[in-house]
Amino acid sequence: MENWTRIDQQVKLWLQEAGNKIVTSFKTSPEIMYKTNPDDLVTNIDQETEQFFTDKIREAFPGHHILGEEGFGDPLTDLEGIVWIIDPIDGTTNFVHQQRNFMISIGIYEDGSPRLGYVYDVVFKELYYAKAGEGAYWNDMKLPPLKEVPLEQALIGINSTWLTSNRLLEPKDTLVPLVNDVRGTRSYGSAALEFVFVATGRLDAYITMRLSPWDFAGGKIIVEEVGGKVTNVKGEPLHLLGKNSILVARPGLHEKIIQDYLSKGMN
Ligand code: 2AM
Ligand code: CA
Ligand code: CA
Ligand code: CA
Repeated sequence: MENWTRIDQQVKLWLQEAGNKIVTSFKTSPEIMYKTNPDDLVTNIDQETEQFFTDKIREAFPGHHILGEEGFGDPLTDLEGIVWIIDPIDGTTNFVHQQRNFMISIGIYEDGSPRLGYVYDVVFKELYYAKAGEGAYWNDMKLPPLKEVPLEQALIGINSTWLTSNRLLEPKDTLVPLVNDVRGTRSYGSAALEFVFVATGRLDAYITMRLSPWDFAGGKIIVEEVGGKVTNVKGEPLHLLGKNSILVARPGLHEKIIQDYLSKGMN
């Protein structure tokens, strides 16, 4: 039997330690590199933070597997056993430009089932976490179950670039009417932050066209623990080993967004 309480305590200590290192790094400029193009950044701090976690996990839990954005983990082809899915800095563009609004995200799964989820706001020292089946927390506060809200009163997270063109949906038949009908939109630049904002009710939904497993692995566990729905834009379950489109929302609102908007223009 895995000792999830021990793992949870350990993760929280590592998050604090990694967070302190990142904040200390603000004293010097990070080394900024391009990954696939000049909009897709990585820094030495992303790499050092992922290396920090992979070293700690391999030492403390040698049988566990690791999937990390920056490649310090294992080459995984399945989800057997205990798998840590790690994004050392979610919101690297925010890290580089704003020195805030970026998160460390960790999701821990056992044979593909959710166990522990963490999204840590390093700068404001706010921890969002969940133990599957035992509820979700914002620091010491247990988060209440999400209630339904009418679409007209909803605040949704969406990046405006998806309204100009995207391969999955015809924006003029889907996202444009949605954005017109809701109360307002916000765009934070960190998928993990937008997930936990849905979990706390600060956003009512979040939509994006392409995320990797490390972007959502932690946040998904937290949102689902308060009754939020997490699927792709067709309403199908997410794959933990590949890229997915994403619709996260309160119960009720999730179904309404698909039925009345997204399904009207699927490519
Ligand atoms: P990242 O900062 O860890 O790369 C908004 O940019 C959100 O989309 C962030 O959560 C970001 O995660 C994620 N994202 C995924 N792929 C991206 C890419 N190619 N370029 C920029 N952001 C990306
Ligand atoms: Ca990245
Ligand atoms: Ca990310
Ligand atoms: Ca990242």
